[in-house]
Amino acid sequence: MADLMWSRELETISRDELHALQSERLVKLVKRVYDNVPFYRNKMDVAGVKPEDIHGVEDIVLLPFTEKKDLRDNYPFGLFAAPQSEIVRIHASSGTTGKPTVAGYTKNDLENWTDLVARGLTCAGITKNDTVHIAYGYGLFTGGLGAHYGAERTGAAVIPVSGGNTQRQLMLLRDFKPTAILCTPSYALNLADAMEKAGMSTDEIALRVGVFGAEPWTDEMRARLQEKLHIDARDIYGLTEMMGPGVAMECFEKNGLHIWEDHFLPEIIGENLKPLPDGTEGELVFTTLTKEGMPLIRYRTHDLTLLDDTPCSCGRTHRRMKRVHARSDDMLIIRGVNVFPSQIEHAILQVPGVTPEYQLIVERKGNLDTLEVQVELDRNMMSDTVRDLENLQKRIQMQLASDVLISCQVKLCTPGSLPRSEGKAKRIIDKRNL
Ligand code: DLL
Repeated sequence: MADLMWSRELETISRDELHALQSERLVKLVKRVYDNVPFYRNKMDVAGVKPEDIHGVEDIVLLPFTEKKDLRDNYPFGLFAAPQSEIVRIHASSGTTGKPTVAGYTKNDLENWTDLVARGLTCAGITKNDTVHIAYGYGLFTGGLGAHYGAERTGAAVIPVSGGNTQRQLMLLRDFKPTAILCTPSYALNLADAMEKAGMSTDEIALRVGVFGAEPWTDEMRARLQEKLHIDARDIYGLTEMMGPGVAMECFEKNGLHIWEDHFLPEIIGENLKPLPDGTEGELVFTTLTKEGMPLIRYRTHDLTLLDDTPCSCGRTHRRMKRVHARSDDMLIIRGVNVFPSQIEHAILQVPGVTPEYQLIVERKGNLDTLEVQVELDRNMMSDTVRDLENLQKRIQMQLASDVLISCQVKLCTPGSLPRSEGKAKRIIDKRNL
């Protein structure tokens, strides 16, 4: 089955042609950063690599990695490769600690970004006949403006509502009848809950597709969102350092996200930092192939995934990455067991009667780590007896013990009591001060 495509020629390019294009772009890029960015010149000199050593994609392994710390050390503009007069936009991502990660864009960068988001939204089935409600935050965060220009380019009508003010969002969903919604999956859930609370039925809205990203989410969460909002929910991936949303996008197969490899060269590395073959999970590393403002070479994302090079029935030839279920730095080690929040989300959503709203409280009591999983009850569980609730609590505990191999406290919370986010959800409260 052929899918709707924004640029069929580029999306179905043969692997050989893609490889040649990537090689040509990489060679140019390395020369440019060596000539223009002292940071890269020093790093390559220390590693004993010269631009002339890079002849194509295979030589990528000769180049040193770039780390988030390098961005921080060169804050704010030290890694820019274009003069200030060529920079036309600056975005930043507020990390949990310290200085934000900054990205600068030239006119061409914005042009490419807009085009790639349009490519992604088309892949999600969005066309000029759609009205797109954008509830990603506008501002320094890349979600809002990135999605905005891409959606506009498809010819769709854009509602730039940004995040927050949930009641107003409900009013717009009902009155303007957007057919697509773009926001974080946790905020989409928040909107669905608010609709339920307000007694608003899905018959009053016209959504048919949701494009969700900026944070990990599970297939169980997808099922809930699809059911609650009557939509087709698709995953979009990106990061400020590459540009923002639109680096990779899920097609109708929902079996991994196509990485737009004509612009981003992905690698997967293991703990020893050696490249891993397709199909093996590890850390995702990206090299930007076309960025002018702030190109990055072998940037370690800390996102964990694998690359899938098997053909996709949608016809796109760009490799897929498995949905990012976790960042390596989100991994909790509880009494020696490695735990990712998404594993907990997956486990608790196996148990009927709870919502996908949860929070993890980690503490150290004496020498022992303790984990409390706070889960919100479904509204219709509130009428159940204490005995029923105790049973539910036990079932969640057993599910966690069998799926995640940890014993933990489970606290059932009343519907609506856990803090809601308007952007990325904050799932972990780690009180251990490690
Ligand atoms: O979150 C860009 C974005 C905006 C992507 C809107 C998609 C939609 P940052 O704030 O720099 O940029 O955060 C990037 O968020 O390294 C991942 O850890 C995580 N992330 C982004 N998309 C997904 C996704 C934006 N679909 C970091 N699934 C990345 C899982 C995601 N994690």
